[in-house]
Amino acid sequence: MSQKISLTRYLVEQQRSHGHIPSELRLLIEVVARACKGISHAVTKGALGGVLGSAGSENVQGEVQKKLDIIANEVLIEANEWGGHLAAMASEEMDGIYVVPNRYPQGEYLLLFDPLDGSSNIDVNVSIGTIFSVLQKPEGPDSVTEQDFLQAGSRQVAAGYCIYGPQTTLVMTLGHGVSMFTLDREQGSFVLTGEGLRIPEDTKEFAINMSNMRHWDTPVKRYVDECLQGKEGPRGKDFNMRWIASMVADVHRILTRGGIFMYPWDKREPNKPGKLRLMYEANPMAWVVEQAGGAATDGRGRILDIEPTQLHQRVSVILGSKHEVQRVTAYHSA
Ligand code: P6P
Repeated sequence: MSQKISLTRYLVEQQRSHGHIPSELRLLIEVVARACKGISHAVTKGALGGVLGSAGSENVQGEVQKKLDIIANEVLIEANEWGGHLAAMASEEMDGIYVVPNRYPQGEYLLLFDPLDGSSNIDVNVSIGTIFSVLQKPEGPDSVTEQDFLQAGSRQVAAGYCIYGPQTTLVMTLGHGVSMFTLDREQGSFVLTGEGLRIPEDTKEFAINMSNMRHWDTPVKRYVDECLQGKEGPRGKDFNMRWIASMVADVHRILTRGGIFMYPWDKREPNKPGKLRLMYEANPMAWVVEQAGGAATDGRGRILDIEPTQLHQRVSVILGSKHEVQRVTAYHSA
């Protein structure tokens, strides 16, 4: 039987052979992975753990917080605040940044996360996940501020997600391809189950919330309509459609077998560029997708090139199989 390679061993070997990973970053990845194990444990308990349902509060996005949203956020904060590898954290569930308390040493990294993406699926037992992004804290003597987080996605040093589904699977990139680790619950550790993941450049599968069709802009309507025309239409092939309403699950499917995911701007709230958040949803997913040979734009330009102006700013997201993303993006400038 081929030897199981744990996340720890993988990171040590990456650091030893490629120098990819400063030891502080290696520690950060391992702490995030350990936190995801804890979140997976809480998610798996479901009703037995009294963790389902609403927490009776709203987050900065104005969304109702589920109990597990708050639990997952607390797990990530508590796991990461004492290690000395972080200066501060930012989360979908917190209005402002969380600066590492003075009682702990401050590190050189900034951690951003959506602690539990896909919350609407928690109570119906459908896959959800944690999305994380790591930035370098800018040089300088000053204490860390929100402004330090406002860096383009191209400046990420690590990014990925953990999907809590039939398996608990951690997917990440450090800028040298995409690796996948499956949680071995008997050993209690993540085991390498995929390296150098690649997204096929073409696909026959699109993911979008079709109930919003009447609100879409013309380029998106054109693209989806052409897909729906099937082999008799301009695409000359039939398409399949998926929408899990958990970005993590839709992206994981695309990483596994190709596809295109779209959450575009629409007329419902014209002043908002989109629903998804740039810093801790779109940027980490865009980097993972690009590192796997896919593409990720906001319909106009590369998501990773967007210079952020607000911590919780939203963005239109079109990502996945390169040729499909290029087609939708071209329609936006037609
Ligand atoms: P809708 C989950 O709340 C999320 O942020 C993404 O994970 C998901 O792709 C999207 O929103 C689903 O949105 O409008 O289809 O419920």
